[in-house]
Amino acid sequence: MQLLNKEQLGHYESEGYIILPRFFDDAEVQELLEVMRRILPTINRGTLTADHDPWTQEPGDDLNPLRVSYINDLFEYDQRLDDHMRSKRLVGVMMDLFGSDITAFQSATVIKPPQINFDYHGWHQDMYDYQPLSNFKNANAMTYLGDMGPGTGSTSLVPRSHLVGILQPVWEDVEGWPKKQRRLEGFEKYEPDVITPHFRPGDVLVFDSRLMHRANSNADDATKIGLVNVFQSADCIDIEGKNDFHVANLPIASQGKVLTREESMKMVSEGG
Ligand SMILES: O=C(O)CCC(=O)C(=O)O
Repeated sequence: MQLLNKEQLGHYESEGYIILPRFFDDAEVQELLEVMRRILPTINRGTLTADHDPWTQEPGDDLNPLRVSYINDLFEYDQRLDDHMRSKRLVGVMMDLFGSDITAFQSATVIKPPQINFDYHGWHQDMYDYQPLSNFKNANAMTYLGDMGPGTGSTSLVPRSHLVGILQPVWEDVEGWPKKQRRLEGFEKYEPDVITPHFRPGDVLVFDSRLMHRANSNADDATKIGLVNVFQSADCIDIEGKNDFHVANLPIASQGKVLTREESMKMVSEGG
């Protein structure tokens, strides 16, 4: 089933991203939120594969009382999250972009607790950490579970920045901040082109892993959650085997068919 039309495919090529409004319905969003509501209170500070709000130890909201800001290897926490990673719609988009054989690269969540200053997160290109890959058929599909605008947890990005190369990231101390701020050397040149879309629950943002982007602060009193699923074409090889996310190289679609968890595991055990 073709999910992206010619215009959307062209937009991804030239701009480096596509926004798919209301790609998942309310029932799906509510189900995913319920799963997150169950998981978040169990992620204590100090969990190696997670981060928390570095500014305060005060409680967050009902959804996220411990003010979790990041969880890696999310697909392992609940079957429903694994199912979302393999949803025919999400993987269908990846197949439209990259062809009939898709592997997973990362499964995570970036969470903006109530009233967090997320400026430390900073501008970056995910490809800096992923490289060297044998090609650029690698993209992040973010599913938004909340209403997220500029200043309320949205994602900012620089259209077309996937085509300008990889800038040097820098982490700098900022007086009074609990964490270094990340930024990109020479980013000023791209500042005028920044856009910050408003995302609604169920929207999906798909972006090339070379695209410059950043997560925004959240002035709201409610936690904002984005599910991060990074996929790649099966012929996109992690040349130095750097990817140690648990989902790395897991086959997700083969010959145009989205695989069940069992089928993925079988392919892995057969060395496929
Ligand atoms: O949460 C966001 O708004 C951006 C996420 C992000 O920066 C990433 O997944 O690399």
